[in-house]
Amino acid sequence: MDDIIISRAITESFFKEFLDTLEVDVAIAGAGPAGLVAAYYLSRAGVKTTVFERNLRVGGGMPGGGMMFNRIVVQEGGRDILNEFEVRTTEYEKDYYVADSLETVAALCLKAIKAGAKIFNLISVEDVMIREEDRITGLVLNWSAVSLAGLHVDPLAIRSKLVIDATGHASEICHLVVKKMGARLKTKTGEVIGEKPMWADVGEREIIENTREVYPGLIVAGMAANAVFGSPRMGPIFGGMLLSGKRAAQLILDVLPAR
Ligand code: 48F
Repeated sequence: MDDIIISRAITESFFKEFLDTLEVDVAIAGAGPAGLVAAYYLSRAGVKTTVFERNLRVGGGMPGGGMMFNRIVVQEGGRDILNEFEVRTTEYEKDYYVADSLETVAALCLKAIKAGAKIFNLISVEDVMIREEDRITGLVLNWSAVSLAGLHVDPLAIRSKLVIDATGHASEICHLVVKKMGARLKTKTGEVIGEKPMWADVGEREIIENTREVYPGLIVAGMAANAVFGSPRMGPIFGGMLLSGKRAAQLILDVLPAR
């Protein structure tokens, strides 16, 4: 085995994929459950989709389950999605199903990639591109290691028809839009309202309605949707995250051909 051939194989393969991602249909910030599920349904429908994840690994808050007990709970609707991803579930009580959080993350990631989604780990979204009519038209990226090391290195940009903010509690892309442009989001206050204390029942119900376009070209999904619209967090029940990812994909599939 030649070390240089190994190095060339890695760099050539990576850059081929990265070059192809400079113009996509949908760019997703965050490879937590919501982002991965959205990527799966979009890619399966033939939409060119790329996910950028800040961390070394994908899955966001899912691997940790509830307080590091690596199990998640989903309700009926979430279980239907897990069935589609071939994740095993056990009925605990009526409408409460338990799944292994690692099996779930692995399945979401594998199915999204097999459906055609590209996932780049170790890359952070640090800004958005805004063009005519204040519409979001892409993402500005940098290696996560750059900010971790406190280095001053300029980023690169990619173009996308639509962006999904699936960055979880931090709702980073929505914050960027408000902070950098003083823009008004489609929330009651025009800003990121902030999540309310834990209340699984209400949080799971409201996340579906909160999954929508929050700014021209920007859809919010997963915990970010509840944070932006001021709904409760919900802890280690994950049905809402899965359903929100699916809904974000559905909203995009409804409008994309027309754009
Ligand atoms: O936090 P996360 O899992 O978001 P989610 O898909 O699911 C929320 C649940 O995990 C949990 C919950 C369940 O009831 O409330 O919190 O909505 O995944 C978000 C991912 O986004 C990444 C982050 O590392 C995580 O993996 N992320 C955050 N900001 C950025 C980012 C950024 N600026 N650029 C790239 N990735």
